[in-house]
Amino acid sequence: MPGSKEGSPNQVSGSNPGHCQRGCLRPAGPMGTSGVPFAVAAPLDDDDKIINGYECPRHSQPWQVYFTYSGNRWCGGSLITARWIISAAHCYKQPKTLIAHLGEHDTTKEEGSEQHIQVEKAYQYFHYNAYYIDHDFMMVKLAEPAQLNHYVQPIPIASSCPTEGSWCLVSGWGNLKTSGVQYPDNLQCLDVPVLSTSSCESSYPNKITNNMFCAGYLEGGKDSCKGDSGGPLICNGELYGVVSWGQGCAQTGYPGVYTKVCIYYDWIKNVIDNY
Ligand SMILES: [Ca+2]
Repeated sequence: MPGSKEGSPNQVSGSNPGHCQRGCLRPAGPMGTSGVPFAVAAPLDDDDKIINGYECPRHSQPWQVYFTYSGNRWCGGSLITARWIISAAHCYKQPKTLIAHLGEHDTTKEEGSEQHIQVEKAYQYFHYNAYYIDHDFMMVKLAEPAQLNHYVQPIPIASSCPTEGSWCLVSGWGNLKTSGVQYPDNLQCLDVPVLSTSSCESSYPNKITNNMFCAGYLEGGKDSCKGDSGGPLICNGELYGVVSWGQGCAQTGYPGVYTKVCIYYDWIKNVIDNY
């Protein structure tokens, strides 16, 4: 065991869908025929990490955050101001139990660039639905501002929505394997194309809302995975997506599903101004 449990809960049990990390099977949608929300599939590869990506150039993603929860590796996030981080609603924990880690590359070494900052507040989007993993979006406030420097920089948020065929980059310290668990020491990156809405809906019938989009590879093999949840999907230098969920990781026909940041543009401004 790597001694951490980044994205630890593989819980796809019906009682706790909100704690699934990227790679968790989405509950059967509102139109589910069985009425049994989690009855769908047995082979749940819950690995939530970047699969078949590459080691990011050191500090090339200076907005990348990871959270520890009571000392254990947990989710990813994106720094958008010195005080605020965007993550996924399913990554919510009591703020006092969360520490934000900034300026990281190799999590096993003290590199002199790290900042570990206590979380003060965490706000799930008010329409977040853990059952459907809809509106999987959260704003996290640091107890003190991050020191902005070469290693720690915010990412602009996208005001437009993602478009099919755009090339984007997803990053994180999530699981490296489609089966089993192996967490990387160094931050991993993966280039992914945004897929069409129709393709996304074909992969996940009745499960894709207007607040989600797919990115990745229908042929499988490359994907984000457990532990990457909440982390960034960057297109053209702006934050377009938040790692949210998928069936397994890197499985043929099941690309990664991301929360659309554009939907929350006004809410983000409001939260920053008023909370
Ligand atoms: Ca380090």
